[in-house]
Amino acid sequence: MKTALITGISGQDGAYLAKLLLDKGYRVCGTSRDAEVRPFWNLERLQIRDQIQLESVALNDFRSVLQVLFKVEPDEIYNLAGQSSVSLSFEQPVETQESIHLATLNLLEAIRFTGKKIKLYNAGSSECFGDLSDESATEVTPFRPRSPYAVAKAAAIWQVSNYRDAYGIFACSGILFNHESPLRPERFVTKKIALAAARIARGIQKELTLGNTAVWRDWGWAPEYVEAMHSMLQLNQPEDFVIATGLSCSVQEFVEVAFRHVGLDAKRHVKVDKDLFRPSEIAAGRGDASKAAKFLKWQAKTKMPEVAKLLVDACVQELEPKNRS
Ligand code: GDR
Repeated sequence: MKTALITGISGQDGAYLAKLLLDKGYRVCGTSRDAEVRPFWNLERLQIRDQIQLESVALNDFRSVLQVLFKVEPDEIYNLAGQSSVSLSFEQPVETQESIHLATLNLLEAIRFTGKKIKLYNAGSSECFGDLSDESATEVTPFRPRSPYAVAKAAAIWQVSNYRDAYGIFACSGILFNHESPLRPERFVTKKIALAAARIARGIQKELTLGNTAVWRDWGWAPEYVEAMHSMLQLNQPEDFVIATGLSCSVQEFVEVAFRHVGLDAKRHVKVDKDLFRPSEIAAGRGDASKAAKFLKWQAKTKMPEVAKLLVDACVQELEPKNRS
C-alpha cells in the first residue's frame, strides 16, 4: 500500500485528490496548520474524513515539515497548500509568498535531507503565464506573472525544476488552468456567480456585483484535474505539464450561461463595480494540454458551458431546505 501526504487537504483539490487516492487503495495523510481546530468541511462533504490521518504542520517551519516526513513516511507528496486567491495576494503579498514559495522550498529541502525516494507533485498555476491574448500556453511558454500570487507560484515552479536538475529529486509541477467544483468557496468568481444565480432564482438575493467581466478564462472541472496530478507521479521521469480544457470563455459568458440555466436574464440582475477590479489583471488565458494527452493520456471532458451549468445545479441543490445546515 502506498502512502500519500497531501498538504492543503482541506481545500477543493485536496479533498478530491484524497478521495481519488483512497479509491486507488492509498493510505492518505493530510496536513493543515492546526488539524485539531480545522473543520475540514470538504472532507466531510465527500464523506472521507474518518479515513484520513490528519497532521498539524506549519509548512513555513522546516522542523515541522521534516517531522511530518519522518512520522508519515510518504511515497508521494502532493503540495496543494498555500494562499490560493489571486485577488487576496494583492492585500497579503508576504503571506502569499511564504505560504507558496517558502513552503515548497521547505518540502524540497526536507525530501533532500531525508535522502528518501519521495516523489513530489507541486501545484503550479496558469497565472504564471500572465496575459496570453490569443496564444495557448504550453510547457515552454515563458512566465510573465502579473500578481504577487503568480510571482510566488512561478518561484516555486523554478525551485522544483532546480531541485530536480541539481539533486535528482522526482519533483514536478502541474501548471493548472482554472478548475471549478461545488467545493469552491464563494471567493472565486464561478461559485460567486453560480450561487447568486441560484439564490436570485429562489428570491433570497436581489443582485450580483462583480469586478471585471471582460476577462477570459479556461475553466475545467476539478475532479478531473486531480487525476492528472496523480498520473504525473506515476511516470518514470518527472516532468511539468499544462492541464487545461483548451477552451476560453469570458466571465460575462459564464454569467449569461449560469443565469439562463435558472431562467433568469443576467442583464436585470448583474452589475459591475470598478472597486472589485484587480490592480493588474490577466485579460485572457487558455492552455494547450497536448503533452498531457500524449504522456498522461489525460484530456478534459467537462468544459464550458457544462462547467457553469453543473455548478449552478449544485448550488440550487445546496439551497434546498433539506440540505441547508
Ligand atoms: P483566478 O480565479 O484569479 O483566475 O485564479 P477567480 O475566480 O478569483 O477570478 C477569475 C476572473 O474573474 C474576474 N472577476 C472576479 N473574480 C472574483 N474572485 N470575484 C469577482 O467578483 C470577480 N469579478 C470578476 C477576476 O478578475 C479574474 O480575472 C484561480 C485560482 O483558483 C488560483 O488559485 C489558480 O491558480 C488559478 O485560478 C488558475
